[in-house]
Amino acid sequence: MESNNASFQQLLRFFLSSNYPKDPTELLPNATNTIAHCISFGGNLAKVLKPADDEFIKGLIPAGVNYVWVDGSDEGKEGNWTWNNPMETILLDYWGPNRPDNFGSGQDCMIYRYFNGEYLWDDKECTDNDYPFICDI
Ligand SMILES: [Ca+2]
Ligand SMILES: [Ca+2]
Repeated sequence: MESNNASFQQLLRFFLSSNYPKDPTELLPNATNTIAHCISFGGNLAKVLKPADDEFIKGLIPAGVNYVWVDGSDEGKEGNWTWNNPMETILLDYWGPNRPDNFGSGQDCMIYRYFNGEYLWDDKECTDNDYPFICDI
């Protein structure tokens, strides 16, 4: 058996607009849909359970991509951030400056965002479309 980390690193897949969806006129999915897409691929939207996961995910993101969905949300209870499917407490903290901010009418889904030279977490509207996402398969 491989360690969880090796399995994660070998099998995690990154979907970009260049290769997903196949129809380039189709928008990339919103955060809710990404979960269903990852399940259909036999995995889950990627979680960040240890520092190596954060490093690995950041290493996958090509220059010029400013947002990438990952799994966390506070949809169940505002301010209570958990991983989904299975629901687990988020133990690490890679939030960007003054994030999460639940901006505007509310933001409940986690996304890696490029802040001043590094990728950190932001909360984003779960219904926002057209961002790539990372599945852990
Ligand atoms: Ca929120
Ligand atoms: Ca935000």
